[in-house]
Amino acid sequence: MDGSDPEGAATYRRASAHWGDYQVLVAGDRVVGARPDPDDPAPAPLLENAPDAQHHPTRVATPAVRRRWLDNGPGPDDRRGAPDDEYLAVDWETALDLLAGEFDRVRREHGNTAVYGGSYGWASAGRFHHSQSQLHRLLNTIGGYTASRDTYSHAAIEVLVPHVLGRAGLAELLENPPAWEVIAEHTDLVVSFGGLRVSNTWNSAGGRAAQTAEPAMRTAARNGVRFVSVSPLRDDTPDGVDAEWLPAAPGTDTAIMFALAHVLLTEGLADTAFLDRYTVGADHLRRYVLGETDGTPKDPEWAAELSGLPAATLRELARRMAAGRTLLNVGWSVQRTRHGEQPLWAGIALAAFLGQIGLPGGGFAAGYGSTGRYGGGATPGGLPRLPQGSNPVDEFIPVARVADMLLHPGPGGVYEYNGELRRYPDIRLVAWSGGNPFHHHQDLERLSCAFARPETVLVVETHWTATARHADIVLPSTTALERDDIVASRGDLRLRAAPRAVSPHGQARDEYDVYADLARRLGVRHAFTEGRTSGEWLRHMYETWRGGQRAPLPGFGEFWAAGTVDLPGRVHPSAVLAEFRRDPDSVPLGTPSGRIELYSETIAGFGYAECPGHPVWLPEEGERLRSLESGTSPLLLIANQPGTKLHSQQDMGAYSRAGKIGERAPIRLHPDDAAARGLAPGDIVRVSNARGSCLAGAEISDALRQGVAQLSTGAWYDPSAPDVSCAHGNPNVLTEDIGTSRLSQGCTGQHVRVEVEAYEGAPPPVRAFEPPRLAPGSTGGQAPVAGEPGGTPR
Ligand SMILES: Nc1nc2c(c(=O)[nH]1)N[C@H]1C(S)=C(S)[C@@H](COP(=O)(O)OP(=O)(O)OC[C@H]3O[C@@H](n4cnc5c(=O)[nH]c(N)nc54)[C@H](O)[C@@H]3O)O[C@H]1N2
Ligand SMILES: Nc1nc2c(c(=O)[nH]1)N[C@H]1C(S)=C(S)[C@@H](COP(=O)(O)OP(=O)(O)OC[C@H]3O[C@@H](n4cnc5c(=O)[nH]c(N)nc54)[C@H](O)[C@@H]3O)O[C@H]1N2
Ligand SMILES: [Mo]
Repeated sequence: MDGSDPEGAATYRRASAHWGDYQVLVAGDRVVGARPDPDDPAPAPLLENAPDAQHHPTRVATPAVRRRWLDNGPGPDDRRGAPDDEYLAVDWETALDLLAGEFDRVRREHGNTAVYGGSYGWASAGRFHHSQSQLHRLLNTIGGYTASRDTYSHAAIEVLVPHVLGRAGLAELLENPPAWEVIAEHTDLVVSFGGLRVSNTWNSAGGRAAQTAEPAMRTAARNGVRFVSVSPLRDDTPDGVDAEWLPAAPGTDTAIMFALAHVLLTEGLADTAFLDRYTVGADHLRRYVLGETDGTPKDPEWAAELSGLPAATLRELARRMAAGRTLLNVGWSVQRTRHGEQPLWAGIALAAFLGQIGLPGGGFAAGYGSTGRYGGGATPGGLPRLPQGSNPVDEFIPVARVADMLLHPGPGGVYEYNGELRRYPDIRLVAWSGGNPFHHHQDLERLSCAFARPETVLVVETHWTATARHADIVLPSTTALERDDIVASRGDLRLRAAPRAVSPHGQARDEYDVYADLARRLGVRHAFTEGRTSGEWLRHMYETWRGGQRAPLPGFGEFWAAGTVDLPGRVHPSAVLAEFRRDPDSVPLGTPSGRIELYSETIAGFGYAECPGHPVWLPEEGERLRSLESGTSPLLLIANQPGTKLHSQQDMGAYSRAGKIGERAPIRLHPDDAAARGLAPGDIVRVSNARGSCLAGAEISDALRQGVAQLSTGAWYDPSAPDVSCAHGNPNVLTEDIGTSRLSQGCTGQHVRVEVEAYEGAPPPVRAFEPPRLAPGSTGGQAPVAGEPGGTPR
């Protein structure tokens, strides 16, 4: 598959990333170009970021230790993350001796619970060199760690859906939604809350052999499937599907869904036979929607007021949904907001009122337009994996509560989660690899305060991200282009061999080898490695997986030489809960009633006003009300996923840079909102609220609903300017660090209220991509001791 370029000096080599398979042009052991895989029907342009990112000055080239940590010893330090902080380059022996000493000290003095190893983040594609799996295996081998639960992506789905559809129902919802082929054949109407953003489908966790989602949507449209996109952005759907755009006010999906249900109920269109046979609690909800319980009928006129969509449009949409085969999709963005459980549960309820759950190409789904693999088929046989062992520590936090945990350890840190009253553990050592919380978490200045609290922060990174710059010990990891691996995501088409394309940058090493050396220092090398090299692990993982398949598959050597093997047993699921629909008595759901719970006694029993026993419309308290009180009329900022990269990865790459304005992240504004603020395209603007401020470059577009601004995530956090929290445009200096509700405690980063104004004067330079000050360090230094004179022990 490798081929030479016309000059003959350079060679194209295969590469695999979360954004798909592609090829890098390698000359003299350097990546000098990239091009799509010729077999990919719709390659992601994100691949153009790879050459710049691979050899960028922000690559971590040597192990490094913060000077203040080395001088003062482990301890809280509010200068962690200071832009002018200095690091010392040290050799691997020194770095690993220091780290082993610190793991031992913390374990001995505070127990393994004091180690936070949640380490959330996407890292790179690859079944073996997967950062989190490697780190978790190491931490499990040395006695365990405080873990994190659920995801930033869809915590509300993960916590709510087991109550409503059961655990197996959750797995079906995430893994077996109707395949695009089934939709093209059976579905009349796809109604998607949260759009169907093509740039999001470019990424699938673990990569994907080919980009199939956009072509599949176009095929479905050609087959007569109609698409309706409820979203504040018009361009959240692919060009080729001719979607109808319903520009609803953000955060009003629940109201819209109730209005649609109101029409079904009042016009005799609700499927009462379905509700009787397959659900519990429909009557509770019916009375609520009709206004019998609270005096407010949730009719289209009521929802029109809230959402800005005409009542007639809603009425007509409800009738159309009932008239044919309808698939209702709730995109993940819609639940990544305060009260994100409600539109999800209301969506399931609306699909239940329609009575099409379990029918081919109909019913409920959550994830089209959020990830490339959704609708791309399922492969029940699993994938090769690195066993992570088991964690002897049972302490955990809901993942997005990390700053709260660090800020409120011990007795003061009480919180609620999914019916439990819990306390935050007292963390002394944070170990992070393959994630960038200073991109992904909300309220970054608060997170910076939180990162001042632990005694030691370890970050393993390929690049000097803002997170690496909050670490005391930074270890350089190889990138996916620098190591051999096996690649595939769940539901993928093929398993691929991904051989190394170039040598490691500087002193970067594979995390596996680093952890093996660390494990040796901690006396558990064999338990960690089981005596295998990384090459032997690849073979072992493949052969173990192959042994569990019914179909005959080639041995590892043959697979590696061929470069690919089709994943066996691919299926094209027809609907979520198809089995349940066929026979609810012998295949009951794993809920207390065995039915779809439109009312949940369990959740009602938790007593959460913001997530009661059935879905409810909750006026957006907090942000909106606070801003009304303060007399300002801020814009609602959509902080969605960036179309030019995956999160913060390769933000210095050519494709990402080309999308910037004056080197800053672009913020899109509606022409009326821009005019009201005297803004022109290309202006550098200050985006601010009570929590913080960032600079961004103005883009003006009528593809947004008026009153809404869009600033995607992903610009590297740059706290170097004195007068703004981030000079580069990371929206997470603005977002509020608050959970979806006490039920799921999920990320709410999608929405925040902001004001936008022209930036007066010369804007400060963007310094996000300048690596930190790095001095040549001592080698063979003594491990510092906590509490020694000069230290800052707590
Ligand atoms: N405001 C707002 N915030 C959000 C969201 C939102 O909608 N709005 N969405 C949230 C969501 S859904 C998510 S999933 C998160 C994503 O947040 P993250 O997953 O944390 O973001 P990434 O930028 O992908 O971080 C991965 C890091 O791993 C590093 N890396 C890559 N390969 C390797 C490797 O081999 N080894 C090591 N050690 N490191 C490696 C990269 O350099 C990068 O810094 O963001 C969340 N944040
Ligand atoms: N290119 C690229 N692709 C990615 C990622 C990336 O960083 N870059 N990240 C990946 C990850 S980790 C995840 S979790 C998924 C996330 O997938 P999603 O959560 O689906 O993605 P977002 O882009 O955050 O949001 C999609 C759209 O929802 C709309 N929206 C926002 N708020 C509302 C609302 O209140 N109501 C309605 N009806 N619509 C609303 C916005 O217009 C937005 O463009 O994407 C994945 N794909
Ligand atoms: Mo995500």
